[in-house]
Amino acid sequence: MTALSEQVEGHDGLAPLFDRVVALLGTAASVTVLCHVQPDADTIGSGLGLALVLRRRGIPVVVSFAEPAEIPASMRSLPGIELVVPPAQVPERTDLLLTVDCGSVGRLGALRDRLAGAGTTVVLDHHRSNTRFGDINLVDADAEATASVIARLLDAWGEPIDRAVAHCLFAGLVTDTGSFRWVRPGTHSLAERLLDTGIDGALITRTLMDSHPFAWLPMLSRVLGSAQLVPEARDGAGLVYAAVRYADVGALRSEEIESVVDIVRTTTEAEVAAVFKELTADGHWTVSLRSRETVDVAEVATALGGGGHRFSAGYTADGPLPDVVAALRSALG
Ligand SMILES: [Mn+2]
Repeated sequence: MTALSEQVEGHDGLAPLFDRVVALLGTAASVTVLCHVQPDADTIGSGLGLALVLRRRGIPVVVSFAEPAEIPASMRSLPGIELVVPPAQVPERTDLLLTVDCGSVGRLGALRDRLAGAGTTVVLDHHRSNTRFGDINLVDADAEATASVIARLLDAWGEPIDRAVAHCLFAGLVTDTGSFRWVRPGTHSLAERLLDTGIDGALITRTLMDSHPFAWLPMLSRVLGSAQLVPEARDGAGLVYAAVRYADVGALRSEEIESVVDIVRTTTEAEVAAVFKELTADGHWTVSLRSRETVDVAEVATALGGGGHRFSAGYTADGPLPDVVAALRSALG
């Protein structure tokens, strides 16, 4: 990559793209906002934050995601949640389709078919592995969350961030930064700005990140008890992994399942952490990858059909667990 294209692609070279998206938002007759499957608080918070502003401006807008059928319980108190409609209620045709936090078209699930009926598709994201499947791709790989991209977009648009919008954007910011562990210059300034609207940051964080039913504890005990350390993986950098079996999932929510990797990844003997999640009974696995410093897990995940960020990525796989583990070890090199 040349210095010039780096400059254009980098964080500060995106201003013309923000202006183009603002022009589209200002003239759209109808908007569909699509979040990714198995939604997290960044995709829902970003989608709702943007949708609240569109509604405020009198622009018809719906928000949706393909699966699962229910909104994750921890996100149901987000302002504007009533704007989320089931996939069947997403119009076939729309003037402007916005995807939020979706690194590839596959992350839209069954709703990918709505791309064909959109006048213009805009991809709003921060995944470095983004495949740029929109007509306009506003991808800031330096942004800590898609919520940060939305905040900058609203600033470019001249639309104020009120308390409800701030609540939604804070939800994305606090979760994607791991409660402000993974930050950069500007992260805390944005957080301060959002908190200054009067939102209860502690309550939002506790609701999204620190609230689990008791059944979470025995599940953790079983899953962590199965963890394996592979010190020789990746030329001695080390891999630690654990598997959440379908039988372990029970009635637990995605919030409990997704929390496992945050414990596994703390293992000091391993540069890379993986959690294999068997969310259905048929040997279909969703895999979360994390790394500390040296391994780009977005590259590893992309090689296995997924994507993500340098230190946090994921993919899906099918087959018996030993085969799925062997495929990861092979991809790690
Ligand atoms: Mn995100």
